[in-house]
Amino acid sequence: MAIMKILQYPDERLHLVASRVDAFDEGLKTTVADMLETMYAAPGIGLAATQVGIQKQIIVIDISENRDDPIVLVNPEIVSKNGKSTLEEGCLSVPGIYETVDRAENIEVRAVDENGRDFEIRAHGLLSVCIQHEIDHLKGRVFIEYLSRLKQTRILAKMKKLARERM
Ligand code: GNR
Ligand code: NI
Repeated sequence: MAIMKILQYPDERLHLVASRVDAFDEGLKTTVADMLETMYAAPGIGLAATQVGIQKQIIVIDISENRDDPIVLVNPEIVSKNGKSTLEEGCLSVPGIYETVDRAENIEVRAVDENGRDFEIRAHGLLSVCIQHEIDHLKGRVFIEYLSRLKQTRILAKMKKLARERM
């Protein structure tokens, strides 16, 4: 297992679109294990492969209190959604920024697990928002892109300053 480096906005790789996973092999299992370790260490409640520089449709999530209930979503698709939810979101790729985003309240998601087995989940509340946030990452979208131009400009300036300080 290994902790991977999480890309930080405005890294342009955060805008790449992930392709579907077609090989359910040991390589995929290793990637999933490493992503889970990276998410738990961060710590975060979700992580998309895009955030660790892998352009594959792989998501790991754990919203449980005890951090012992991982969900792995490969090739996820939202098959239905309804209602409205506004929740304050954060992102490991945009540290220190917390903003409210409009999302669907209820979603039904079809996906496969790391063994290639199909499943469907219905989600609401935090899990629903988290899944939508992660699927956005796979499409190259970061949550701050839903905010006003002004807020995005301010966040960009802050992130560039942080990046300079890291050097
Ligand atoms: O750790 C995370 N917390 C979070 C809180 C509210 C809505 C979404 C999230 S996901 C985030 C981890 C992350 O950046 N995943 O892409
Ligand atoms: Ni994120």
